[in-house]
Order: sequence, then C-alpha cells, then structure tokens
Amino acid sequence: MKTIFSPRHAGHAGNVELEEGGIVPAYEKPSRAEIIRARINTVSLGPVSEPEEHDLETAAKVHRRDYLDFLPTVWPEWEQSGRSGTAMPFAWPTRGLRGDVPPTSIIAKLGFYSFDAGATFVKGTWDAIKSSHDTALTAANLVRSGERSAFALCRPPGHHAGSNFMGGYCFINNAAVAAQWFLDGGARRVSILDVDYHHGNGTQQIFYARNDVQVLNLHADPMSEYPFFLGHADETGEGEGQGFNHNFPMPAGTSWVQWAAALEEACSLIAGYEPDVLIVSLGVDTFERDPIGRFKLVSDDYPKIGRRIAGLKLPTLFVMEGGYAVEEIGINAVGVLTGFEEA
Ligand code: SP5
Ligand code: ZN
Repeated sequence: MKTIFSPRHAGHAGNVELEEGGIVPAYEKPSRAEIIRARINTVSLGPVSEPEEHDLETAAKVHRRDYLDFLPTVWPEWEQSGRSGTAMPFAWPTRGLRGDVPPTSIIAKLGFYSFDAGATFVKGTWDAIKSSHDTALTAANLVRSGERSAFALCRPPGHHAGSNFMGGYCFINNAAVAAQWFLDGGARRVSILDVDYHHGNGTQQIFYARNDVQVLNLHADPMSEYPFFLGHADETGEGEGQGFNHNFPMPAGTSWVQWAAALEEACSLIAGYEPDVLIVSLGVDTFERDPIGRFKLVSDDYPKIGRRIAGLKLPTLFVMEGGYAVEEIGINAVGVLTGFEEA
C-alpha cells in the first residue's frame, strides 16, 4: 500500500490545550505522525511520497468559503494583535447568542468558527493544515487511478471539523474533502467508516442531509465522552440523507468482542449501500493505553480491523485521524493497514 505523508505537518508543534482544570501540552503532537511514518518503513508497507499541491475548490464544497478563508488568517492576525503562545478561543456563540454575525477581532473569530478550544494555532499550523488536506487528496488520487488502497497519513486530523467550524484538533475535514473528490471524479456513492474513539461529528454534520455519502461511526457514547453533543444512535440523517447516517455509541471499557460486533453491523450496512469507494477515518485512540480514550482494544486487534474491512472488497482510502498512545501508535495504525493487505 502506498502512503502519502508531508513533513510540513511538523510546523504544527508546541501547542497547548485545556484539560481537567489546567493547561497541558497538546496530546496531538508531531511525534504521532513521525512514529507512524517510521513504522511503515519497519514493516515495509510500501513507498511513502509527498503530496502534490491542490487548490481548495473541492474543500469549498464541504466547507463554507468564509471558514476556509478564515483559517490562513488566524496566526498572522493573532501576532498582529500582539498576542503570542497558542492561539485558542475562550468564548462561543451558544444558545441565546448571535451565531450569525461574524465578529472582527481574532479572539472572537476563533470562538465564532469553533465548538471547543481544541483546534489551536501556532505559526506553522495553517501550512500543516494545507499539507494534510493535500495529503488526503493526493492519496485519494491513487485510489481514483486504480490502486486497491492508499494511506493518507494526515496530520492534523479532520473528523471533528464541520462545514464552518473547527474543534478537537481538526480544521479541514480531510475525509470529507476526499469523499467529495471521489464523487466529483465519477463515483456515485461513497461510504465513510469512522473507527476513531471519538464521534466524527464534523463528518456527520457535513453529510447529514445527503444520500451520496453514507457515514458510519463507531465511537464512545457521547453522554460521557467527547464531543458530548452529537453521536447518539437516533441520529440517522435528515431529508434526502435520512437513513444514511449510522452511529454505534459504545460504553467506556468496550473491548474487542463488543467493538467487533459493531464493526460487523457497520460492514453489512456498507455492503448494502454498494459504494464505489470506502474511506476509513482511521483513529487508534480505541487502544487500551490511550491517554484520552477509555476503550480496551489491544495491539493484536488492529490487524483484525484491517482484515474485516478488506473483506468488503472495495477500493479503500485510509485517512489518519486520532490516537495518542504515541509509543504504540505506529504498531496500531500500521497494524490495520498490514491486516488489510494480508487479507
Ligand atoms: C481527532 C481526535 O481524536 N480528537 C480528539 C479531541 C479530544 N479532545 C478532548 C479530550 C479530553 C480528554 N480528557 C481525558 C482526560 C484523561 N486524562
Ligand atoms: Zn479521537
């Protein structure tokens, strides 16, 4: 399997995040991608190359143009306003406030275009976001031109980013842009299977009223786990999208048997949808020792995920999302890919 990877992710570094009453170094850090990159070499998964530049026209079909225009302005405006450190919001237009009036000050705009304080900027962040987007589209191109599969080693991740908001370490929804890219290239239907620990609220929101992209999410129950406010089982789509969104919330402590049963159900829904392409939003924060997840998957489970997905016999694009147990992230993420290839 070929991998696309950009060294430009590394400029998105040194960010901090809010956690449990304090400010800590961000869990989403450059070593995550570097360790996965190294593991690809170790197991000889296949060649690794850098992405080609892509414009944002496909992204503009799944994100609002004003939101895409905002992202590259964040760090320059943050600096020009005399601020330093990590750019992050502290106020949001929730119920009873005006979510329809874009403010002018950068600190207010950060809140306007986000749902949490988890999508933070430093100097190299926009360049990393753009390289992650390019990585997804370059890898999608491999599949579009006939490869059975490809791995987009994206960083930063994307599945929490919606049409006009960021959050949860995510800015541009790489998997969603790739899905749109496949459709524009002639695919009739695309399925997105999201196996990250956290519900992919952004992906769900983007495609909620559409029937050309089926979205399936296996994740921690939002009643108690981030992102808290989306991801329940009764969210099945709306309008033309009714019946094309599927959520499988699972309790803390979930291990392979229960998780695999949900994967099985998701796979039969995918088979019934008969997509032309499958996109896997690949998070490995389901791992037993993940510092921010509470599932109990073990390293030996990840190749089994890949094998089951391979059984769908679909052209498949893997897009990297979360996973914060840095020591094992390479073994686990690449384990899914080798399991897929061995099947
Ligand atoms: C892409 C992705 O996986 N984003 C996840 C964003 C999660 N942000 C909130 C994490 C809160 C974790 N708190 C757990 C405390 C355990 N010490
Ligand atoms: Zn996650």
